[in-house]
Amino acid sequence: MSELVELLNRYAHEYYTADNPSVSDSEYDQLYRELAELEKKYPTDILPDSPTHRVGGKILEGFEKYQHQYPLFSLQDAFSREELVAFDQRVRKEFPQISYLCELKIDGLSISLVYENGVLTAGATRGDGSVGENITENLKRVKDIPLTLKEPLNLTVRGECYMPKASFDAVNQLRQEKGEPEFANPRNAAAGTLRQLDTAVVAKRNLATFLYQEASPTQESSQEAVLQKLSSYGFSVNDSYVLAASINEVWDFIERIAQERNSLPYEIDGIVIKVNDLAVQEELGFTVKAPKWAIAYKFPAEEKEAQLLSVDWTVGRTGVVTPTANLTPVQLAGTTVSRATLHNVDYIAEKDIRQGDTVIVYKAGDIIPAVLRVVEDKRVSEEPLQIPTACPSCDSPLLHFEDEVALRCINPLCPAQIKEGLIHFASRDAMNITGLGPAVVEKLFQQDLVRDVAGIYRLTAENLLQLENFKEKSANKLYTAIQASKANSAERLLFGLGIRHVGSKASRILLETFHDMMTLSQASQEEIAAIDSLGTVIAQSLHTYFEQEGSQILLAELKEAGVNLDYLGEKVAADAALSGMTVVLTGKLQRLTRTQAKEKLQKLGANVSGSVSKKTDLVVAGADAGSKLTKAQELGIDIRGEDWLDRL
Ligand code: 0OW
Repeated sequence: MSELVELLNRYAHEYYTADNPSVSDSEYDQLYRELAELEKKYPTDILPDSPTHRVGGKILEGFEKYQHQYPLFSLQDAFSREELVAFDQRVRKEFPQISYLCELKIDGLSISLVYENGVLTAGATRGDGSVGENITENLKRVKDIPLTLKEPLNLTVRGECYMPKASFDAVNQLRQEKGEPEFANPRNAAAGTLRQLDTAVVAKRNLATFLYQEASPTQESSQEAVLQKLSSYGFSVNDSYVLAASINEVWDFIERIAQERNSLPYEIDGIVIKVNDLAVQEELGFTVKAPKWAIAYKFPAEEKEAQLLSVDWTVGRTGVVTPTANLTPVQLAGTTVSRATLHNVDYIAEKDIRQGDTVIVYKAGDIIPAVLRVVEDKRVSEEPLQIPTACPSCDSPLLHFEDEVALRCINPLCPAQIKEGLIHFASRDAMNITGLGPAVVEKLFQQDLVRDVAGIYRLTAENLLQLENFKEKSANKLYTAIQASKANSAERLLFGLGIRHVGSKASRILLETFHDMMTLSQASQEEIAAIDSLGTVIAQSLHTYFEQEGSQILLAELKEAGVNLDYLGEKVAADAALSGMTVVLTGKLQRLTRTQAKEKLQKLGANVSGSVSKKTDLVVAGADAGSKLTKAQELGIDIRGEDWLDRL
């Protein structure tokens, strides 16, 4: 086992860190399978740095707080050359002979790794610099983070965890197919991934790191030497750093990278400039939050000129009508941009945007580019933009309320709003009806099969078969998903109704308090406003919604269709079959997702835990169950299958 682990870790380092594999993937896989077989046979001999720790899926309960032994700092920012010159003068006043070590500023999230006797014992987020979140299990699944070092060192290192652009595109492609909201940028994607409670997701998302600091005391005398040492320890270190003797040399580096950055396989948002001499760093010290010996030059958001061709007006779920500009295509931050948001009618007026204008477009890090301003001297027409007076979807008059910047359609039967409302109702954080995405909603609406959310539950499998290129399998899958959603705890339904100002968190609090939708719909505005953390805005919006007759009818229809209107969260009948038992789920279930199985177990009174221990009362094992099943067998814990769970 130790021979295989040593070999596999060496090959993995070559592949993920040195980007220079010496064996083929199939050879690696064959050795990996051999190791996995041995570990199955001798589970108590699994080594701490075995690569099998990197792929297994654990469902974590949440993240514990982590107290950093050495605080993490942020950086002062500079947005111009003048600011860099000022920084340099401050430093040179005390230390005239220093050089700067310039590093790419990786656009990810800061992490801290702690090694004890050469073994990774903790990985944490930066948090507020002194307390972060313990995400060790997730960071073990970032392939270029060493699980053990070659020497038994005690070390705390810092770096950036990021998602390469290629992985970002792949992840968003997948989310789009599953009807899930896309990540706005790689940084959000990395942060969202490391916040995952299902560690198997992290293993699939291909995150990576660049380490740049030894936080524990170091023998090195310069930042350059620290980077070289981190690399020799087996960490991924970004090798695009340069030593600069003056701010002019720093600026040359900045200008060179500004040209090259779009072709880098990861996103950077600037350059970090550090005094190279560690003794001088020590002397210069820190302000409250940031070192005085470093500064981050931030690249300006890239801007480009484009011609305004036309404006599309789209109606959202709440009736807000949003303007989007169609532009002559331009290259912006590595992508071709031909649409940009104009935000709202007030913005158009404020910027005085007219037909055919040449405009400046910029992409401030997020997915949707925006129109920044007009290039006055290129104006071709004085014609103002046509602001619609009627809803593009239902033709009813649009209103522009005094206290709002938005143009709004207030027709509750507006097709665009109903469609957007159905999409929201089925979305993951609401009723979570897999397969009921925008395209299917459009078809159902076109064929007049669904007019409101209650209509979803009147659909038969035959109705679904009517939809074009909807085969038997996908029709049944969607039908099953719709039926399964009836069992949701009612806070999902409340959030799914899309009542203004009532988000998923407020929905849970409301149902925890009122226990079911009927009681909530009868509650007075005062009763609702009395719940702390809610407020009069939510109370008013809810009350207005429920006093409409249509809402009462809708609730009755949903109840009639068998949709659960009760809160099924923590509150569980004391005599529930599994009340008070600690249950662990492992392996792949055929008929339920992990989340559905977990909710069912919780409804049965179980406390679903992420790992097997002596405290575990029961393990529910699906197919290909891993080390948790083996451990349960050893500990003589009761083990049941998916059929048993279905029956229960
Ligand atoms: N994002 C980076 C980066 C870097 C630290 C050392 C002490 C204070 C800043 O690539 N290459 N080097 C440092 O040096 N920090 C970086 O990122 C920081 C972490 C927190 C805020 C910035 O993102």
